[in-house]
Amino acid sequence: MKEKRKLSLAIQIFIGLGLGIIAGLVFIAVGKEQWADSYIMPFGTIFLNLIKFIVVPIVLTSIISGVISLKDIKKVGSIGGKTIVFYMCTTAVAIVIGLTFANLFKGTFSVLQTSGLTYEATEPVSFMETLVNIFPSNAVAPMVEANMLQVIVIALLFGFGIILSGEKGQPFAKMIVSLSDVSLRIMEMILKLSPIGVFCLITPVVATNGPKILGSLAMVLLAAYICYILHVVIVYSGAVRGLAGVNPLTFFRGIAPAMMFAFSSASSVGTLPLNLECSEKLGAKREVASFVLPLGATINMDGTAIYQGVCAVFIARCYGIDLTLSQMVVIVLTATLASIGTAGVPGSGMIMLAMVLQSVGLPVEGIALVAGVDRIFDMGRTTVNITGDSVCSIVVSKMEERKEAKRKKANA
Ligand code: DAS
Repeated sequence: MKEKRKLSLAIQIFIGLGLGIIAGLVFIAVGKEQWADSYIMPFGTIFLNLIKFIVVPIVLTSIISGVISLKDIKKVGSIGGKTIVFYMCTTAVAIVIGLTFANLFKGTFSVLQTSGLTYEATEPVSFMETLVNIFPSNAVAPMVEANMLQVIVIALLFGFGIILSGEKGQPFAKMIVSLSDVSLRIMEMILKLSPIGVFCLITPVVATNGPKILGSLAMVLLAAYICYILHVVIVYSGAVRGLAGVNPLTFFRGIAPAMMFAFSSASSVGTLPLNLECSEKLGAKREVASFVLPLGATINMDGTAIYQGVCAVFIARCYGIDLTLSQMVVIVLTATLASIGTAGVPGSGMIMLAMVLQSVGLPVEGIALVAGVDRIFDMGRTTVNITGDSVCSIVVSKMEERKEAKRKKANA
């Protein structure tokens, strides 16, 4: 029943997208483009404001909760360590693939405009300044200013602080975990407004730019999907063959049902049961998969990282900006760490895109250009996300088997 509701939200979003494109074209036909900006864009801005509002609470509480959950890693020993290293490495590779390909592709991104998109160029910041600016000098200002990298650092420090405080930290930890759940519920309420939000965001963009927007967004979607496929074919095939000795064709045949469900539901969490079943059939040990997959559905988002890299480059281009190398390094850092705070539910990646844009000083309003087709992005990025989780469960299982065999041999 819940999956049915999620799919109906997907259909509503597509209807909002379709009606928005038609409305934008009608405004052009009757020569009233300005009406779209005057009477419809404000409701799109409200939707974006709600997204901007929830970013800091979501990132702060979910990263602290994510770190607290790692305290169990000691119990699962090397499985946890291998899992975290695997997830962070593949996510960093994913974001680099997204940024690299988007920069190759960006000549095809025709610059879109909406009247509300203004941007005061800031002085380019050196890499060392960027590094220093990651560390907060104040506990509250980063939250107020939505300085996302500093918010992430604060979340990591409090998370590890709670772990080190042991039993004493429990009441605070329990409060943070419940705050994280509350923030997630609020985010889901906001995302339920997506059909209306998508309509109110895409209509002014179409009215201002005309039918050419469809070509431009098609190019952005194409760039993202090529990166999704490259990452799955190169990184995941290489990992299952090289690290687990599994034939990639066997792997993809076995994981196909979970990939298809992820594509249709756009929910890693919703795909968990099927992913567990498929991964075990592919050789993942139950005690490994039952830890690695739920953790991955929460903190491993390779597809989302690709989407954020591609959209950050596209949105920067719409403002006439070429991202500097240090800005791209910040995006890699932010998107990799943001994946810890991204929930495995439909649309959560768009929430985190707001954070990535803020981390490099790009206005969050740029989301208006891609929000209309976010669901199409989401279907692909979720499929990549769950595939990466499955690969990790198989690779870590094989590594644990080898370690066990070595230990037995040494004791024999
Ligand atoms: N839909 C999310 C997931 O379930 C991913 C995202 O929105 O980026 O993994």
